[in-house]
Amino acid sequence: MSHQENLTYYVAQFVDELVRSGIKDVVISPGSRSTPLSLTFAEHTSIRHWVNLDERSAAFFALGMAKEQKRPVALVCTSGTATANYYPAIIEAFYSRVPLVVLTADRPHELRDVGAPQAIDQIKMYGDYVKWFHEMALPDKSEAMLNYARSMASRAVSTAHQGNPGPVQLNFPLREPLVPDFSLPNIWESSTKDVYLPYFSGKRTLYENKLKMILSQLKDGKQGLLVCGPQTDIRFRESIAQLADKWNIPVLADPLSQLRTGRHSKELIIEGYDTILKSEKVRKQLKPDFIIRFGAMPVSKPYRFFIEENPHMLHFVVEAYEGFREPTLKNTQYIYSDPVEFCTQSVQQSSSIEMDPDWTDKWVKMNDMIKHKWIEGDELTEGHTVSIINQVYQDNHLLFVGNSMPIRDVDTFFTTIDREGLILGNRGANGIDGTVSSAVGAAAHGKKVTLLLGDLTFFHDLNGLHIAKQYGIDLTIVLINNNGGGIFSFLPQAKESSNHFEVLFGTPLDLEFNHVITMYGGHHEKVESLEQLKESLNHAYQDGGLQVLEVQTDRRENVEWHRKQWDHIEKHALDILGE
Ligand code: TPP
Repeated sequence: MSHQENLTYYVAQFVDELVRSGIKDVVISPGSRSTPLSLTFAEHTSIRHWVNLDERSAAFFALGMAKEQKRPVALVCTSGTATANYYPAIIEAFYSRVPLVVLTADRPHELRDVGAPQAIDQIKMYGDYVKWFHEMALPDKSEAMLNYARSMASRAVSTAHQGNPGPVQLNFPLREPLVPDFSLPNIWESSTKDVYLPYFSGKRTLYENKLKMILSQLKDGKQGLLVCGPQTDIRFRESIAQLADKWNIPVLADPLSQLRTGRHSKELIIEGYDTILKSEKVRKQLKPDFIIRFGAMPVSKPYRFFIEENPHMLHFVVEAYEGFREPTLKNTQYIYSDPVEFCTQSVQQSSSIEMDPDWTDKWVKMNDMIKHKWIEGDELTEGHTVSIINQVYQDNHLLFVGNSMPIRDVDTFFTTIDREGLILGNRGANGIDGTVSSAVGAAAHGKKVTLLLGDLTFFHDLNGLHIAKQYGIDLTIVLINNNGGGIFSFLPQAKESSNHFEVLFGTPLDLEFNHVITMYGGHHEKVESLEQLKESLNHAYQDGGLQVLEVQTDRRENVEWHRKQWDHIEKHALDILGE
């Protein structure tokens, strides 16, 4: 059997099985060693291939796409440091539970560790950040090996999205010559009709007696809270709204909980909780008996203080499959159940649970007060910018939020709306890297995406703009340019009188971004008023393409403005609490 036949059939069977198992998109970065994979993906008629030169950007692009599409996306790169450039996105995918199938081409074994070019140690190179690593065998066309290729492909996809989703890596040793022969007969033909390794699974639910054990602990708790951190399951909206209604219990909703958008009832959704809990005096007045949290740990830092300051309350964390995401280290009861099932079961089984109406009323009143008292005046602040994005948010939009102050400002100023849509961000590892690429990935299938981010985050991933240009992907970016890292001005070191702060933390870039935006074929506009921002956003959504609206702010003024708002809210909140 010729080398080329072995290569062609083996890789074709592998690629075809990925497609059968549910992979619809592959992001390919160019290189020689990966030739068999790249050409075979391009040749397959049922998979869409995207080409992104920069592997770091490619992996974040795939991550954003997998997040929005809610299915695994494949990645292909050549051997050597190309593979290492995937690392930040793989870490983010692992922590934020996003399925990726990472295919790294490698030198065959005789060219490893002997000084061959572009050969690095790729075995288990992503450590525990992948759910599964497998070193593939060399291409071979025997029946057993074609079954092997199919079974590894099938297993890769199911492992990536079963249980807590996450990345997997398959490393491919490939010998030269590397070009397959697509004129060979029946290269895609499979011995099975269905996926090679079909699997059947179910949602986790609690045994009835375990649910009773949990609910019986809540009977005396008249001051309870449901909390929802970052998660992407929109089925959860209705089920938590029903549980909240049944127990008359407030629901503290993180901006990435998907509870701030959608058509579900919002009566008990408290989106202003970060602001409420910012005040130590207010926190002292609010002593919960229990908290049941869904999703990851919320963005809000005051929420963390709130948990730490209430060591005696009962604390439950619901996880769909497994995990221990509780950074305060408070003693916690873990509920391993599908969150939707848990809410539904609890609605059915908890006839005697109801909160103290006064407790719930206070939360709702404080939240309403915040919605009305925030954002007075017509200055173009960082907070006002979020508020305008909130106002113009249309049905089925997706807001992608950068880390640092943007996610915190969205937490504070993005109030609940009845329009459908998602709010996503990279909160697995909270990096400021790869944000542009992730947002372009989320927009790649035609979703209207607005990306809100700071200037340093933008700068970090300017390469990410290229794939938007290459594929004509529409993306509206609201760039908050405070010429540096605005978040650091909230830290104690900002008070230092030495000039270390500006050099080490402020890090102004002093860049005119319009040049780079036009280089990538985008439209750039500096926005100077709230009215202009609103109008330009609406135009940007109509016009499509790459649109960057730049809002210039001042880091020092931004801190003062935020503090003024918080003081103002604290007074009103204490009034409501009767202090
Ligand atoms: N490097 C990475 C990859 N991720 C990080 N989170 C950091 C460094 C630390 N960091 C957190 S926020 C921040 C930095 C450097 C500044 C971000 O500035 P910008 O994007 O302009 O947002 P702003 O703080 O002004 O809101």
